[in-house]
Amino acid sequence: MRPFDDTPLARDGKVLILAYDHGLEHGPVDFEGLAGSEDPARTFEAATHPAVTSLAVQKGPAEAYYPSYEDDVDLLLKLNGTSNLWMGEPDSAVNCTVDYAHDIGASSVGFTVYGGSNHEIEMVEEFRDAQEAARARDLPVVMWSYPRGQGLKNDTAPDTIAYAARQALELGADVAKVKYPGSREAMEHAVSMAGRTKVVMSGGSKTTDREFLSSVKDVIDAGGAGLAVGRNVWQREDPTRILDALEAVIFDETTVDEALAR
Ligand code: FBP
Repeated sequence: MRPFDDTPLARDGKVLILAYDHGLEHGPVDFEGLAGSEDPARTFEAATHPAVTSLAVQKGPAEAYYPSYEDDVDLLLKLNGTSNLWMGEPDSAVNCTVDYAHDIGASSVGFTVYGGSNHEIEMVEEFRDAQEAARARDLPVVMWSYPRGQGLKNDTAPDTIAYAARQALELGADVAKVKYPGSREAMEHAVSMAGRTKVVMSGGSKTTDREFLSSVKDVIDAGGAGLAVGRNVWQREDPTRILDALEAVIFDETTVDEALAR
């Protein structure tokens, strides 16, 4: 296994994944506020920003668009996903194999596990197959570690996020992508539970520049590796401006004010 810093996922030990799998996970509703945001080429273009360490997409957009961007974009292939049309207990269909992801150019893979769901057992078994196949290919694995389902009342409670981070360590993920637990202290706890597994924050729904950057700053101050973000970048009119600010906070470790002033 390569040291994390030597993998394409990281730059100077930090991570900024741009996520664009929402067309599957949420559907067209996520594109309604901004004409053109439904075009994958726009987000592939945004992912050429030097701050972006990888672009996470599903198999279809990877096959169709990645060949035009392979020199400028690092591909993280999401191996499973579910549409919002699914009304059952949280689950995620595996729609791509590690070998296929590798063949179309991915340098890392992503996998959702819904801890606490009635389908957790099957999802973890599927994760095992993906994780072991990824190790055989030397591809780092990012776990979208999202406890939800059944009786889980608050999927961003500090204890829940700490458990999500720990579950990623226990199951062999290189990176745990978790929701923001609400404070720097709570994130620190999650980071310590994750051990050598890196923790990145999931961006969440679009908010103001200051509120968003403040949560990112909390993650960096808590020892987190960075961010995996979708809507807070590509739902903005100008993705470059927020990516410049994210570069400042994540890689240059500036304050939020300094980042906003750039
Ligand atoms: P955002 O930054 O837009 O929240 O994207 C991160 C992400 O994990 C996406 O990869 C995924 O499509 C979405 O959030 C799923 O969010 P949820 O299941 O919480 O609706």
